[in-house]
Amino acid sequence: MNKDLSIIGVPMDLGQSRRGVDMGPSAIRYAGVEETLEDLKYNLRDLGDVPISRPDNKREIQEGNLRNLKQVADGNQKLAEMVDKEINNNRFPLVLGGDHSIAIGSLAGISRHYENLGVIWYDAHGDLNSGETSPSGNIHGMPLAVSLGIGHEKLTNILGYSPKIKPENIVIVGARSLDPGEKELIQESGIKVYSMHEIDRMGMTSVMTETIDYLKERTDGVHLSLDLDGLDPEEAPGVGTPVIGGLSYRESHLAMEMLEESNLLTSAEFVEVNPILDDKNKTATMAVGLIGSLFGEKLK
Ligand code: B3U
Ligand code: MN
Ligand code: MN
Repeated sequence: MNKDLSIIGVPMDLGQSRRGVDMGPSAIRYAGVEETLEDLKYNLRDLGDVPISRPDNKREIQEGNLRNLKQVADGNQKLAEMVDKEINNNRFPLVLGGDHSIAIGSLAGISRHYENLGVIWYDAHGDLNSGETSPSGNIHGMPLAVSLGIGHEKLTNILGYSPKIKPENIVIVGARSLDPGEKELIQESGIKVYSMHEIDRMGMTSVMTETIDYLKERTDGVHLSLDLDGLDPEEAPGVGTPVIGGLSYRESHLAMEMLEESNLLTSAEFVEVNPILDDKNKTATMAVGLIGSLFGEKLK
């Protein structure tokens, strides 16, 4: 793994309707992310937080069933530029959210550096909606579709190119809540999905072995986008849209350790930590534990 790491916080809460997820980056910093990575001998730069504008009008649905479209697009544009710059400087971007709409900007900044970027989407949800299929108008349920070039042009065209990724380079892990339009898109596009069904049947070891082998063969860089709601809400309660029956602490650490061993990742983001909904910063602490495993913390 690249030892030069840049942390970028994105206090974005406008991609969904609950307050508090904008404090995610602070909560993760407070839980000791820098100390953990410094102990692992990374050359760390914390670039602070991307400025996010406030909505003019209370969290309104703007054109095309898209809540806070303008502010979400602006924030993602700034994030994309920062991520792009860090990769130009040969640094590994570690992005801390914020709601999952920020993956739009992360992927825009990352993907222009790769011919075939792979994405591991660790999440209870598919985040494959568009304004047409979304039940909520929340852009945090859309970033993967946007990155495939599906959705409003203000979102799909950030940094002036689209699509950012190819469906066959995506692996979703942990899915257990998919809307009808998302299921259709998965069927027709060839996105690989390990839902909780496959994880229970095969075990996390086989799921991650297959994921790593699959992406190693076809991609030239891999981004991990980890939504804390992929984990079970008993273990990670501080998320806006908890879904029961999720991935355990143990499965998730194993997945991170296997990714570290694979040396496949070129960027990562941890999103949807909401300290207001949390129990004594448990979810942010979970995120820092997972980051530790992902970057090489070992028991022996
Ligand atoms: N699929 C639903 C719910 C949702 C998506 N992502 C999260 N929740 N975190 C939607 O609103 O698009
Ligand atoms: Mn998500
Ligand atoms: Mn989710």
